[in-house]
Formats: sequence, C-alpha cells, structure tokens
Amino acid sequence: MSHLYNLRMRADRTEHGRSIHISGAERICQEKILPDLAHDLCRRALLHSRGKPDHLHITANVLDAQNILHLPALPVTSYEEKDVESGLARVQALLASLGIDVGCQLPSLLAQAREKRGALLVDAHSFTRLEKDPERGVRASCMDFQGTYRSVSQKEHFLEALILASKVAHAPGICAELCVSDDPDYVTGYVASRSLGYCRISPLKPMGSPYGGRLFFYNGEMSDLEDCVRFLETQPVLIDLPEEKGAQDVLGKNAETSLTLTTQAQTTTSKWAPLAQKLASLREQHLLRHLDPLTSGPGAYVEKNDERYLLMSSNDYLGLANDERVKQRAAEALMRYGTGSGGSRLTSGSLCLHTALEEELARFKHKEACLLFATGYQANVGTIQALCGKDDVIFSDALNHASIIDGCRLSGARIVVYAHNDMADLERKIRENPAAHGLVVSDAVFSMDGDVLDFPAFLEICRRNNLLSMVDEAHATGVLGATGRGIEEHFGLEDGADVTIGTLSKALGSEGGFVVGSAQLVDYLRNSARSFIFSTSLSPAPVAAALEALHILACESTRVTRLRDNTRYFCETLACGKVSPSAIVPVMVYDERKALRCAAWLREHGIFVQAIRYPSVPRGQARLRFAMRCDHTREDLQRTCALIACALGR
Ligand code: WAQ
Ligand code: MG
Repeated sequence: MSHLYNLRMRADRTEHGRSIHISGAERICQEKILPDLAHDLCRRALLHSRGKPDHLHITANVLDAQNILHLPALPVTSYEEKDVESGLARVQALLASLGIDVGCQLPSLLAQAREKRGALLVDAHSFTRLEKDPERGVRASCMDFQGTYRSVSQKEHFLEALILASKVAHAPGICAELCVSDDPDYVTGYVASRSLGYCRISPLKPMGSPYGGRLFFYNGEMSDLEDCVRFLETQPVLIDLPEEKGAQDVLGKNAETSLTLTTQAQTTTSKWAPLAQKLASLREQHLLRHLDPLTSGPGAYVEKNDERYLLMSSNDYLGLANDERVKQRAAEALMRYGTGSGGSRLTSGSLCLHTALEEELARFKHKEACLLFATGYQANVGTIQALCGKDDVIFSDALNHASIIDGCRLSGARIVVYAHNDMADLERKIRENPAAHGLVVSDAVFSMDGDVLDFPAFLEICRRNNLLSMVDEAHATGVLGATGRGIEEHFGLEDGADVTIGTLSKALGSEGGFVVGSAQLVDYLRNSARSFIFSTSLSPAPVAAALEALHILACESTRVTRLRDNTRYFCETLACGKVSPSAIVPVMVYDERKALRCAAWLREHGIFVQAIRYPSVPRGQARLRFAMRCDHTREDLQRTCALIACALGR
C-alpha cells in the first residue's frame, strides 16, 4: 500500500555564529512522487534569493491517512496599494475590523517577527507573546492542497501562503493572521481570517528588504492554547482549492490571476486579465518594479521622509541640478515666459531661449548646429528613425542604451549587433553585411559598465567603410575631457562623429536631449525627426537652466576635475583593479538576489544605490551601480567603500 508523507525542507546559513533562515517549505505527497518533490525543494533552497544555505535539511514522515482534515481555501481579495505606508494602513484597517487594534504597535510587532523561523503567537488584545520558544516562534506545519503533483522548484508565494493561511484560520482560538514575505524581492503580504478571507496586500515593505514575518493573533482561552499550537504544528490538513476554477487552472501557471480575478473588486474586469496576468508573472519572477520616491532634490545627500542618505546613484554628476544660480535662472525664465511652451517647435512652441541654447550647445560641442529634443530618449529615437529606413543596415553595439535600440527598431532598418566595444567584430560584421547606406551607432560611455568607446578606431572604421557614425554622449558630456566637452576632447581629436547625441538631464542638471552635427544634418532632422516634430517643445525653465549650467561649466572646469578625482579616489579605495574612465563605477555582484540584498543593506546603512538586474543587464550580471558626483567628500567616499566591503562580504 502506498503511504502518504509529510515532506519538509529547511535551509539555513550560519553567519557570525548565528543561524540565518533561508527557506522552508513542506508538502504532503504520495510515496511515489516523494523523490521528485524532494529534488524540487532542494533546488529551491539552493536558488533562494536570501543566498546559499550551508545547511539543508529534508525530512519525510508518514502520515495517518485517516486523520487528515479537509478544509476549504479562504476566498481571496487583492489590494494594490500605492506605497508601503498605505499597505500598512490597510493592514491596520483590516485587523481593526476584526477588533484587533494594533494602532502604533504594528511596526514593533513586525520588528519582533523579523528573522524568526516561525510565527509569533500573540494575544489579540494585549499583544503579549504566547510562544513557548520565542526564538523559534510557532510553525504551521503538515498542510498542502488537495491535488496532483507538479514541479515546484520556484516558490509559488501565493499558493503556498493561501494553503498555510487556510489552515491557520481554522485553528482553534486563532482570530487573524498577518504575514509579510521575507524574500527581498517579494513585497506582498496578507491579512487572513475566516471572516475576512485571504486579503493580499502589496506592497508591505520596500523592494529589496529582507525583513518579513508572521503573526498569529490568539483570542481563545489560555487553557486551550496548547490545543491551538498542536493543531497548527501537527494536524494534517489538505486544502480544497475552489472547485469552480477547475483544478488545472488553479494549479497552472496563472494560479494567481485565476483566483484573484474572481474576487469582488474585479468580477467585471476580465478585459484587464492579460495585464493582471503579466503583473502576476513579474511578481512571481521577482521582477516587479516599484517606485522609490525621495522627499528632496538631488545633492550629495538626499532625504526620504526623515531619513538622510548619501546619494551614490545620481546622474547629476556636477551637482548643477540644485545649484542656486541654475535655479535662479530657471525661476526667472519661468516667471517671464510661463510654465509651458504651449506648442511644438514647428508651431508656436519655439522661443528665443530654445535657439539661444541650441547655439550655445553647438559652440560647446564644436559643431555647426544643434537641435533640441524633449528628452534624450526622443533624440535617439527621432534621429535614428529619420536617418535610416528599411533598405539600410545599422551596426549597433551590444550594450547600447534602450533608446538607441528602440530607434533602430522604429527605423525598420536591418539591425546588426556587434560585440561590445569590439572594433574587430565591428569590422567583421561590416564585411559580412555590405550596405549601400548604413549607420554605426554607439554610446560614448556605456551606462551600466562605465567604460568608454574606442572612439578613434570607431571613427576610422566608419570612415573607411563610408558609413555614417553616431555617438551618444549622454554620460560623456560634462564628464569626459578636461573641460567636460566629451569624448572628442577625451581622445584629443579635432573631429568627431557625423551625428552626436547629448542630454541636458545628466551633468547639465536640467532635462531634454539634443543632436549636434552639420547644419545640413540639423536642417534635415528638423524636417523629418518625428519625435521632434510631434512633441511639445521643452518648457522655458529647463532651457534656461541648461543655459546657465553650460555657462557655469565653462567658468568652473574644476567641477569636472573634482569629479574625476573623486572617481579615481573611489576606485582606488575600493581596490577594484581599475579606475573607471567615466563617473560610473559598477561593483559586480553577479547574483541578482545577492545584489538586491547588498543594496538593501547599504540603504539601511545610509547609502542610496541601486541594484541593477536583468533586463537592464544580462542575467547573472547583476551589480551595484555607483555614480560619482563632484560634491562628494573624501569621507563620504571612504565610508561608502568600507560599507561596500562589508555588504559584499556578508
Ligand atoms: N509557520 C509559521 N511561520 C512561518 C512559516 C510557517 N510554516 N513559514 C514561514 N514563516 C514565517 C517566517 O518568519 C518567515 O520569515 C515569514 O513567515 C515569511 O515567510 O502573493 O512568502 O515564506 O498572496 O517568506 C505572502 C503573500 C507571501 C503571498 C508569504 O512568506 C501572495 C511568504 P515567507
Ligand atoms: Mg520567504
């Protein structure tokens, strides 16, 4: 006779003499699938976002099939909140509706629940702790859904949590449960009870935070407490998932949506199903992004509510976005010309300010003419689309910015991607793909790696093959060259690419993009770049700000020198092997989950930096992307380097 087993997996790691929980899971299964299931759970532990375990424990216990309790799954409602604060307010309101008034104690309760293996068991009125072993907490165990086996090597947060919550809600004396995931890249949690059902709430913590926890609220008699714990820990339970959804649906990839779509909030919105499905799938893959708004403008330090952070990931390299003179000039333009330009450049939206800035930019870049765009993205897209068509070939660096890629796609040209900054590969690709008319396009400074294009070789190859050359100086303007003029100055060249893109939104502290080149090129783009023609022109304030920023840059090239000194100091202190030629210093972490953890840890220690992951960089190439500023002090940089070493070594 085939036995029924309760299979459990537990994984942890010892850090500084303390055992850290990585992952735990359990299932109830037939004997014949026990080996496969054990294999799946092992894989899950080894790939977990909390890092590699050094202890992996698998147990399987036979269950008494007669003793199994069948319970229905709780009905599901979803709440998408705008930020963590609203998420926590939702938790409070739901608990209050059950007569559990956590009020201002919520943060402290969640803090106590952190880094526990199990859940806190607390009195629903006084919030006193009731667990026998406060370090371990209480673990709900011995539960699964009623259904057939399928591979589960990725954690299915929703399904597993729903099963656990459905059991817990039926435990004697438990009146509610609160859960926040402890996975750094999963920010959802829930409040559950028999009357409320399973209320999923997102977000309940900032992206990247490794802190989560569970609380079981108890309102039974103290004499019955042991029964409650026994039920939670040992009563075998199989949960019947809602029947009308069909087992396949519930167990398939779209388990999340198929359940949430039937909740009261969403009953009539099936036209949104594809979108909800996409969101659910991003969430499952830990790729859902959240905004992280600051409460101050850019500077060496920034604020988020009452916290202060050293800003180590801003493109405001020269500290001009918050410069008093720049702001003054922008304010004057705003008062004089108003807030919006009210039209595209070719209709009524062209001001003398726009043409003044175009002349200044052309002079600064040693080119004949300039054309402004509303953003750097639009400058790339509009220019490439106007220059190339379906009979042309575009040779594009493998690591070019998304706006270049989108421009290439929109043009309809054949796109040939060459290996990153590999001029031999570029030559080879050109030979293999002869084109009557074509364009070679590259970033000057690559935004995720901080390296600089081999510009002399690039130009020579374009010239020899009679191809248009185009370079995007988004991260080069104000950064490369003694006076910040860019990649030409960096290499000491007299002449540059046929087409040069720049942006006002990085070192120049404003917003907008531009193209510089020959007068003929600019005439042509003015008449054919769709993103130029069909966009409202830049409003007066950012145009005036950029004019002032250019003026300051011309008088204060020490800003550029300081930026470069800071970069050198930072790289040497980090001892990363080489000094970045730009102001971008990637610290490679490789593993996505570890990168998220490092960034979260640095955030807790006052450093604002982003973990860059797929799809911004290839999978397995995750990194912390540091960006220098000229106004960072040596102490700022030294402290950051020391903290990075700690974060990576943890
Ligand atoms: N019993 C009691 N507490 C547990 C158990 C258990 N079997 N397993 C985990 N915990 C505690 C422990 O303190 C963890 O740190 C914390 O709960 C969170 O566990 O989309 O992923 O396994 O609707 O990270 C909820 C939202 C996800 C799902 C829950 O929990 C959704 C989740 P995690
Ligand atoms: Mg977890």
